[in-house]
Amino acid sequence: MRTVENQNISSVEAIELEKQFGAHNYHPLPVVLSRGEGVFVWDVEEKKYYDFLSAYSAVNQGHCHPRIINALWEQAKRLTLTSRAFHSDQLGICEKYLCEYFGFEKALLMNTGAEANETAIKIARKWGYEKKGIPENEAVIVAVEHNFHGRTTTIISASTDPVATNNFGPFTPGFEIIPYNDISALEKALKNPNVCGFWVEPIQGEAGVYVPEDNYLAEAERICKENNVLLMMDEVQTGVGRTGKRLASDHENVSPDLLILGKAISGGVYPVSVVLAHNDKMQVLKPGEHGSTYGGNPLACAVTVEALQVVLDENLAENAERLGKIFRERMNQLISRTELVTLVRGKGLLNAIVINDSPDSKTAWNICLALMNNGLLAKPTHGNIIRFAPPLVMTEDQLEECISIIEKTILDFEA
Ligand code: IF1
Repeated sequence: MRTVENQNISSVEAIELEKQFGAHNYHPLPVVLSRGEGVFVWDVEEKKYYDFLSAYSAVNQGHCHPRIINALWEQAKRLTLTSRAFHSDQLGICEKYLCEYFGFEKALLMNTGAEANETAIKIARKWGYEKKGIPENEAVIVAVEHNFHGRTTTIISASTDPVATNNFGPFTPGFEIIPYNDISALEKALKNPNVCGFWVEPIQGEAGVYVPEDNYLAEAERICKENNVLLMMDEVQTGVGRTGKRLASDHENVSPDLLILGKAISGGVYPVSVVLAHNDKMQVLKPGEHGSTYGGNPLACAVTVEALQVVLDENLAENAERLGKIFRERMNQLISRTELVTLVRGKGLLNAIVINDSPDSKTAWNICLALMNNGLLAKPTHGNIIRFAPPLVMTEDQLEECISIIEKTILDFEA
């Protein structure tokens, strides 16, 4: 029995239903979306917006990309889920495609970015015991301050964010935290022979789009090799063209030992994540030691292959590189015209502006409300930082219009 008609629900009704029947584990902007196409989304009252968040970089190919939707539709009519108890005709094709696309020998498909990070932790530890000879249960993974790798209990065991950890203990042992973007701290930490992995984002998304100094990733790769430690690169948010290259690691020609991907590898259509590695790492996993019901299902595989092919066919990384430069240049011009914005930083189309107010002020939130009223959706991360990450299919004209909206909103807000 359907108690609530799902047609023509109003924004107010939708928000009320979520308030009454949904966990309150988010604080969304007061907008209720019902349709998406390319760089645009519409709310239930048919108001049109530019999406400047892209579901945190999962919708790089734009909303409801016809080729990806078609791949979903065609496969959904044939076979959606077999479990890994049996083979399917889609998995090997997808694994080969992923390995050739990113230059690795093996792929392990999961569903969420958190699961891919958990998978990488298990591979790194098992490799540490069986290949590096670390004593049992002594393996250490070095992570960095202000990391974000997902919400599971083991992942937050490495978090430095009290909001992510408060009252979720006890935590998984075996993580050591060092400052981000600090080579000497990394050199020191990796001297410990029990370290099996260095776990890092090439750009820290959630922390506020922190771009490390040039060569940080290349230096990290060198130090990992010198100390026989696996470089575990979390590109869930920075991968798939977002920073202007295929991967953020490509800006420094770094090839991590474990590459962790999610979000846009399936174009915002279906949850897919993957860990890529060479044989000598991935082969530590034996049958029955790891997996997931939906991991590598035929539907996920068909969607992933098409979503990644779209990135190449439409030159989305190159577009992100070009439009990102324009965006940061115009934001820097805006900074010279207002006290409200102090900094812009980012790479490709992963950018953020820093608002000139305390992190616990409502200013960034209120600016996002004003942007919403002016037809552009973005959301603050950590108080006074606003992340700007539109789909990579955006045209220069559309970007110009969005920049005008941002400029107008900021200058009116200050006035
Ligand atoms: C939320 C943040 C962004 C990620 C990196 C792993 C994951 C994420 C680098 C986990 C996920 C999402 C999660 C979503 C909001 C968003 C987010 F604010 F949470 F931190 F993007 F910055 N590695 N990030 O960014 O992937 O399990 O979610 O598929 O939790 O609110 P997931």
